[in-house]
Amino acid sequence: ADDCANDQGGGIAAGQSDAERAEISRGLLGSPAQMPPKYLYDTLGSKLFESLCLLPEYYPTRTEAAIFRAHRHDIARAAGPGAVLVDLGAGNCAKAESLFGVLAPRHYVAVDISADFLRDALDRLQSCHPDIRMTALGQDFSQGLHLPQEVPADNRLFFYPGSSLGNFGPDDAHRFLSGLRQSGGRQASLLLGVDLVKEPEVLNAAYDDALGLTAAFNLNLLRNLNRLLKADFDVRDWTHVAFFNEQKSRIEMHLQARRAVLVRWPGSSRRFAEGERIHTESSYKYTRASLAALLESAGWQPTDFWTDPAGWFAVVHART
Ligand code: AVJ
Repeated sequence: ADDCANDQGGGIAAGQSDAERAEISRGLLGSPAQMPPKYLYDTLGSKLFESLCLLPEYYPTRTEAAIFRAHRHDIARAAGPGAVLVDLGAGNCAKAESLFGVLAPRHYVAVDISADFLRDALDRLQSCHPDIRMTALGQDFSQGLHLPQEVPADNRLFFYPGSSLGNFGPDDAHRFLSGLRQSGGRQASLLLGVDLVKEPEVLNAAYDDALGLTAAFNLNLLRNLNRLLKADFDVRDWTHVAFFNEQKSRIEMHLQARRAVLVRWPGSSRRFAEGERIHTESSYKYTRASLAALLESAGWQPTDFWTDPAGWFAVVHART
């Protein structure tokens, strides 16, 4: 099934655990079939994601970076000096590093599911910023964050950029933010980057680009499932579908069967009719009001809201 013998996977901690296989199998057998978006991020998937962030249609990454640049002094004022900066989904740590100059954090805690990638990034970063204490945590924090003793309990600033919150549905987002507030300790604050509701044409283009990078990113999930589950998906049987669901205020990504297919994996199988879909990602879009309501319901008081001139993306600061 897997046509690449050297595929290291990455992204997901080397795993292929029973629990992972059970989760994937359950997702494929569901009606409708669905898959947690974390399985999009094997090594190739992470590279495809990095690449699609450069597309003209995919505005979130560069718009957020522009907001950070334009408002860095306001952000620093809101956060206060000497924070314990906790970077959730740090990846290559570039976004946090761009704020080191103004934030002057006392301690930088980088958390990411991709532990090896993170440790390399942090080693590089530490040599450039010898005065900042740094901790790398290889952790899937989506079900709750676990910080070790060495992380001071006061003045924590949780950094959750890139619209990552958008992958949570409303209930999970509320649970996640409440959990952060509870694990925050004294004087915790939050710096959040979220994507905003806008014209469907702009949203649809961002998730169905002309070059087909987002399609490749989505379809690559099937290669990863072949690797993780030893399934026998033929990528050519499937096509990328993405659209803005206005009623649910979310982009949905699906993989749609181009013809009737039978997919097999050890212990089970599933038939898909032509046109049947696997729901692979939801990306929720907020308004200023819906975001404030979510934060407040989870025990966070929004203090600042920064956006770009077009109002496409928002960076929000909140405190407990
Ligand atoms: C990484 C979840 C923020 O929802 O925009 C990009 C992922 N999916 N293009 C997003 C994604 C398709 C991205 N997040």
